[in-house]
Amino acid sequence: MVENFDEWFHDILENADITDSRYPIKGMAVWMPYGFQIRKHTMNIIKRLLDKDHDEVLFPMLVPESELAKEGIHVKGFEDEVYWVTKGGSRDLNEHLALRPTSETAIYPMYSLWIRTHIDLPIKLYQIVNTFRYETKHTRPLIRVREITTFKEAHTAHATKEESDEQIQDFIGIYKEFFDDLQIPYLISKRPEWDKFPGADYTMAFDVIMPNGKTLQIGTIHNLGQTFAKTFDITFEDKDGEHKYVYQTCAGVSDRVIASVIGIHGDEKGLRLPPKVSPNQVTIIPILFKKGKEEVLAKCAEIKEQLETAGLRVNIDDRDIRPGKKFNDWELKGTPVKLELGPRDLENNITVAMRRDEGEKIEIALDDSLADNVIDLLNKSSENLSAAAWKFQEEHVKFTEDINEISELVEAGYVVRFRWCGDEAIGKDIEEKTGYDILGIQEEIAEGKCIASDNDAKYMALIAKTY
Ligand code: P5A
Repeated sequence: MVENFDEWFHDILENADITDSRYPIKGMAVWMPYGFQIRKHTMNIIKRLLDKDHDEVLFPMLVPESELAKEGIHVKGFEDEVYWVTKGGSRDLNEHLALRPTSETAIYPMYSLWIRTHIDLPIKLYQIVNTFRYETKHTRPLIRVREITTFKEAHTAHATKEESDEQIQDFIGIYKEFFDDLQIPYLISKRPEWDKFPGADYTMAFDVIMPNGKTLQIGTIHNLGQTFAKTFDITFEDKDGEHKYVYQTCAGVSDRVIASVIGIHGDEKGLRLPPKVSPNQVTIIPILFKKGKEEVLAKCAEIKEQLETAGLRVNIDDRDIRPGKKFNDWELKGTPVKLELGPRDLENNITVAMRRDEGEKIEIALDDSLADNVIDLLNKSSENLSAAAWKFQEEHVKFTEDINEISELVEAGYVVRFRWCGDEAIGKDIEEKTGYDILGIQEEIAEGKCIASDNDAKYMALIAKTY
């Protein structure tokens, strides 16, 4: 799987009924029923986290050209990626309308109208929408799409820079919780100047290491400073009656998160879904013979009800096919816990439970403790997925002091940590020499030399092959 990860990933999306990429527009796919459920549960987690401190809104998908064009640096970053609506029926539109590649230029003109005084601050809004980017790099389902179907974008405005910096930390906390719920490990870094979001003062990013060693950026958090505030004239009157520009931040995660869940946890048999996002947390597989069929099915229904009462998502696979086939299908689809029930189990008042993450079978009693026991298995399964994924990450980050070793390590599937002085020209030089991307800086350091110059090192940085 590691060798052919891209192929494995491509196949599993179709085999497990996640997406169908045969839709006749490149970079756009159909969410299939099973994938749609995973998407829904994933979305609900981030919604719950954001709802604590943000309000959800919904802005129009079209942005007037005049607004999109206002913020020079921002528009330059996106100019080759914008889809344009230029006609209404057969008539040319007076003003071209952009399909939002992201929503800063849709939202901030409205912030300018809504924000009047310090009482209106902070403002913290988010929306979950589709955005469009005419990506020129190789498109891949969920990973690099041209219609990002599930763009969860948050936009805040504050009275002071300190508050905006605190907001960045809050977002980091929210995303950590989000990825923890998905049992996804992450590397957090501050992107280099040349790779920050167009228009941002600085960008913090979450990256994951996929099984083939390439990293995938699964979330970004940007401190926008006052750049957009100045462009869109977003001001407020402070307590002393002085008019000031706001400080802004924004943060976003996309469909890529689901790609990381699939890629990081999957194995040669298929998906291994984290219980929190699995469409079914428990799949009951009846083993049916002519004799006793009704009794087994009745018991399965009873178990389902018992588990649903305890708050679990449960399905019964009562298709008229061999149990072995059902078994393989649910291995492929990654249900965290399967329960088998045949006539002999019924006689013994037990069910055979099997965790998808580690595959061992255990017998559990069909009594009042059933739900507790199943929940215990689900929790163990979450913990195990998480521990295995973090272990993989730890084992795949290596430090080197030798620039000539970077390539060898990256090609062997590692993300490389190195000491860097932080100088832009030297950073770009490192990228050019090695052919890989500097993800960013992780922490400040006070000792050692830069890997590529005589300067003292200032940061521990990461470099990798990226998606
Ligand atoms: C933050 C939200 C923004 O657009 N504006 C509002 C800011 N940031 S971003 O880095 O450009 O995108 C946020 C995250 O979206 C994912 N992403 C994509 N996913 C799938 N296909 C794409 N074409 C794509 N482009 C960006 C990344 O995970 C990114 O961090």
